[in-house]
Amino acid sequence: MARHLITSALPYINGIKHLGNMVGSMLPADVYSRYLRQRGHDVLYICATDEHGTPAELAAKERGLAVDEFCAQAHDAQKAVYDGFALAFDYFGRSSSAENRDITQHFARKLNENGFIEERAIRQVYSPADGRFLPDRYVEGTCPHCGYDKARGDQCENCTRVLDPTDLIDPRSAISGSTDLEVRETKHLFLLQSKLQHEVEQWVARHEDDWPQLASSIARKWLNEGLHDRAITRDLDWGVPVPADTWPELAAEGKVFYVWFDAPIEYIGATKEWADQDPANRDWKSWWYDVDTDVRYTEFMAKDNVPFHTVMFPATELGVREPWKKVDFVKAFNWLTYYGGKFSTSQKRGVFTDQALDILPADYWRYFLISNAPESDDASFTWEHFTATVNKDLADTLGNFVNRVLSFSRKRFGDDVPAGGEPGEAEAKLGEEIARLLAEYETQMEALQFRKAAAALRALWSAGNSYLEEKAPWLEIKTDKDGAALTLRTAMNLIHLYAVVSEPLIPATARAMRAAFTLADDTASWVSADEARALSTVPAGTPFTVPPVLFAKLTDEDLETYKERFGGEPA
Ligand code: B3M
Ligand code: ZN
Repeated sequence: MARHLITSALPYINGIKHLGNMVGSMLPADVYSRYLRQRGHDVLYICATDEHGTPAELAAKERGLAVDEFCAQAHDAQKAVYDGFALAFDYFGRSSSAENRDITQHFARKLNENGFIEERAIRQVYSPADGRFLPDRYVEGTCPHCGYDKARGDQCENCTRVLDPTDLIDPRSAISGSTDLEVRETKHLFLLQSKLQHEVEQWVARHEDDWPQLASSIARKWLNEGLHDRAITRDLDWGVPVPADTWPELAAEGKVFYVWFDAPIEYIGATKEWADQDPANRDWKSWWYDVDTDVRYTEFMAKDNVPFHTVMFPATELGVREPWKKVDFVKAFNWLTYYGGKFSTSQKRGVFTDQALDILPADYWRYFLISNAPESDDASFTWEHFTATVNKDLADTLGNFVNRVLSFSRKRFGDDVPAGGEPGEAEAKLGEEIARLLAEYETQMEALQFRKAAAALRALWSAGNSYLEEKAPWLEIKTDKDGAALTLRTAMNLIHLYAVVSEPLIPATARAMRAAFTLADDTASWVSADEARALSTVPAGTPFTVPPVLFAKLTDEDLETYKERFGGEPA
């Protein structure tokens, strides 16, 4: 049985992420990891903060912090939110780690040895007042196209045109504001991706049939446009330094690698961080090196990250000429929109992950987001849809079922699962239905079809409701006490089954449901088809408690409050 290596795109360090980021990478990766672990697979789920680059420097500057200090704080702040969402990473690392520095430098040396890196002189803006070269986005000025006076050297935010810093009218340094700028010649390292085009093409051709259409079509598009040689160094204070043993001159000038060069390598770097912090984890390399088919590697990301993962990072890995593990399956997501528009940090539209947890516990969000994952198309978040889903699926279909069954049984039969009655036709029919839906749920999870998996889970919950409505134990008890006991006992077995199989989506609720029963030996991590058919894991006589309401119903007032606070209008 192959081991599963799972990574989700590394959240950038400059701020807390919104719900769209969460559903497009970390959350589905967590759901999938949890599912596979429950099924007995050996899983390693790795993620990290992506900490280098200009936006990190700028965010630190805005807060008046040194960039390393800013990143340390921002990492902890993001980690706290992910803990709140119950994301069960095996390790959540930092791309600024010593491990990533070492591996990134190693990759660069190897690429150089193999003839895939070249030093080239380019002309770049230099600011004597700042004593440094300015990255494109550190040069500000007036856009030659639209006249916007805060255009950046890489792009005008107002008219979205891509710019070169030398296009700007009245350019100035974004750091000091100095207008005393010169263009000087400076050397940078270029990754000769054009030389790797053919190999990448062959590699993609061998894999794309297994990838979802969204991922393979994006990879194809980039390959068809041709791979260009890219500058992989920058003039920044913050980043993985160019190694002095190989490029003494560039190292002395303080050049660092471009953030997109070291970020994917951090998947490996973070695995080494994981190993370095616990002696039990020493075999980090066995997940990454010379493990062609022993490890199945699945990556999760939003569609804008696909080119980097299907083309650029594989090109780097191929050019290193060492057997580093490459991705097997790329799970890419479209956008989650907020009322059809963009989630926007600057305009404060949409819901950020920390705010979400202020309002309601993680399971509400986890379930909603996974049921509406933007898989085949963009999906829209609206408070109306969110509250309706919570009320119908979580509060009514699942929560109410659990509470109703357990409270009624306690009232009529006391604190133990009631004895009496023999399973009949209704139970046989129910068992078949549950086994069928469970198989459907497993199939969709294994296919990484999250919406469909959530639909199958919801159908499992609904099947319990239909059974209960049909048997109506609150009527049955008046004429057939044993029959009512059988119905309730069967329903309690459903609750236990829900506890086991709902865990990937709603782990805290799953724990509460499971804890309701005091079983002598409750170590089962999954339910077999036979167990699903028999529904007898929880025998008569098992003590149980009634958990507090699992999901609160959201009222019209709640809805109005949310909309007011977050702006709930079409874009
Ligand atoms: N940090 C995603 C982003 O900020 C980027 C992903 C890196 S994955 C190696 O959009
Ligand atoms: Zn413009």
